[in-house]
Amino acid sequence: GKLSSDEVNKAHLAEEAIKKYRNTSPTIFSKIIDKSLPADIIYEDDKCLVFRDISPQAPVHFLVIPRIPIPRISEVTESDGQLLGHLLVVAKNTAKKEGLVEGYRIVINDGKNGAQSVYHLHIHVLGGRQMNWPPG
Ligand code: IU
Repeated sequence: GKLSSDEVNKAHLAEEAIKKYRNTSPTIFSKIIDKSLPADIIYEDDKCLVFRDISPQAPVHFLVIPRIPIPRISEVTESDGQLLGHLLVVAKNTAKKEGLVEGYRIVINDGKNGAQSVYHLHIHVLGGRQMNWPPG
């Protein structure tokens, strides 16, 4: 059938984002995406992947990552908005599937002061215990 203008717009944004990040250096997460490194993947679709953190900081700790290698949240622009929204919806859906009915924490670390260690954008979801504030 014919694509709606919304579908055309979505496809255009996806194309822009892929072009924008095509020169980004691969990280260990690229190997998880291409399955050359095993990970405990709990959800995946055409835009993202969710897997358990190898060093969990809570009873439930998983990461939501885009398939395209966006290095960090401070580099995103408007054309990434649709994808970022999708990652958050997937984070919420996965938290529900993981049984986090009493709440959870969503974190994105950026750069040195944010204590980012892997430069492929990822959303941390932590739950299954009482989280504290302020974070360390
Ligand atoms: P950060 O936000 O960049 O600091 O978080 C990176 C996370 O990726 C951290 O919690 C690691 O335990 C996690 N991780 C992983 O799950 N698998 C890996 O192979 C590597 C890091 I390297």
